[in-house]
Amino acid sequence: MIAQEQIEQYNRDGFLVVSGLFSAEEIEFYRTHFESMRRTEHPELAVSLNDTEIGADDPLKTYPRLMMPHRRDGASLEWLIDSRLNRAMTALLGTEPYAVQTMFYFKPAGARGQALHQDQYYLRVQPGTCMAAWMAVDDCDEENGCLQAVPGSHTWPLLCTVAADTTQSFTDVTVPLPDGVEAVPVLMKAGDVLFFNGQIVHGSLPNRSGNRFRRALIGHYIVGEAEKVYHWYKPVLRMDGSEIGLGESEAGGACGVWVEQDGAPVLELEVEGVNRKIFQE
Ligand SMILES: O=C(O)CCC(=O)C(=O)O
Repeated sequence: MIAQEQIEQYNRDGFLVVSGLFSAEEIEFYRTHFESMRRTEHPELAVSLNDTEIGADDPLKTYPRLMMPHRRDGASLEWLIDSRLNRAMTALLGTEPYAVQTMFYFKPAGARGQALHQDQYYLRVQPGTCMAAWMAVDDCDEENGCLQAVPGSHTWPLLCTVAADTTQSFTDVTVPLPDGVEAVPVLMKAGDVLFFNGQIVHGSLPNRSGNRFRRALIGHYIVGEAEKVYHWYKPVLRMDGSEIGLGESEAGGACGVWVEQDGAPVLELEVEGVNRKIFQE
């Protein structure tokens, strides 16, 4: 299912779109399913954007993301450990991953995006890193705030965070990029799945369309040889749904800061106030 050249692309860029992994019927199911979950879990929001005062200043108040639905919903759990996702990730990683997280983003028209970040900043997988399967539930492009990713950034360590522009992002931290390095838009059709390495710098801009959602169902995984993960992500599941006991990692630790050296950006790793150069862009 995953060709050798796709594995090479993933290893080079740190991310890969697999087209048409889920059918139009399945995508329609997820649209209806998660809208119904939103209405059940947030009855005060069970109205459309046009019908309510809630969300007048921020559409994300009417359409908050659903966090960890697989812990309470069979369809979300089935998706998280779906054999197509497992086959693709096993081909890309060389080993079967463990599953730890689901999220559903509605991102209606006018909603803010999520500032550039690295997922490993949150998951703290040790040793190794995490991986995401990001399924487009709507066609996504620059107008409705598609995902953006920095090719090759999976080779970077965790970067130190700075304050994000919260007029553009619903999260308040981001990671800076050196001059000349940019995130590229990842254009996708509903049913496509983007797989990306947990060190990849990625995020999204606001949904500037007048009337289009940019929904996504997102799974986070950790590499199969991991021994620890941040406690929020437990229980850790094997891809057959059974639980595996892993240790708990701590937040914090070393992070990289961009500095200039001989006119080129270099990452300095900050370890308890001592800087040592480890990376050259
Ligand atoms: O969908 C988005 O806009 C951001 C999602 C994301 O950053 C993630 O899944 O880690």
